[in-house]
Amino acid sequence: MEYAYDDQNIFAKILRGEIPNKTVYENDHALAFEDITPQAPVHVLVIPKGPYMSLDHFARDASAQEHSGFMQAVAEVCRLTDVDEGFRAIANTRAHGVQEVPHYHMHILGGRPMGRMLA
Ligand code: D5M
Repeated sequence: MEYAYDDQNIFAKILRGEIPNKTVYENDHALAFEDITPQAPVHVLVIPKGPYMSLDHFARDASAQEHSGFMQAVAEVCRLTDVDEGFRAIANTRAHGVQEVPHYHMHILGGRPMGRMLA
């Protein structure tokens, strides 16, 4: 990998158990936990356990097992939370995407209408 992963980022610390989280679901390859500043009644972050900074790095470099585990976590979050009416999945990516934490995460937002938003 030609990008430098910062293992001191806050989600790396969560994965190492150094700071607590409110876990919604976990498997061998992914962790889903509640966002600390929820923007909607349901606001869960799904992260891979591997050292991927962003969606494109994960898409390019993760194994089939990691991809499968990540999507299994997304499916479980949708099953375990109240998003039957729909939800929004967002992956803010690097500077233009206004990504704050440099460990790939997918926001799952639901429990209310989201409103129109493309940028
Ligand atoms: O969003 C990063 C998200 O991470 C933002 O919604 C807050 C959330 N966050 C930050 N620290 C924590 C901890 N400790 N627990 C849970 N959630 C956290 P971004 O897409 O990078 O802008």
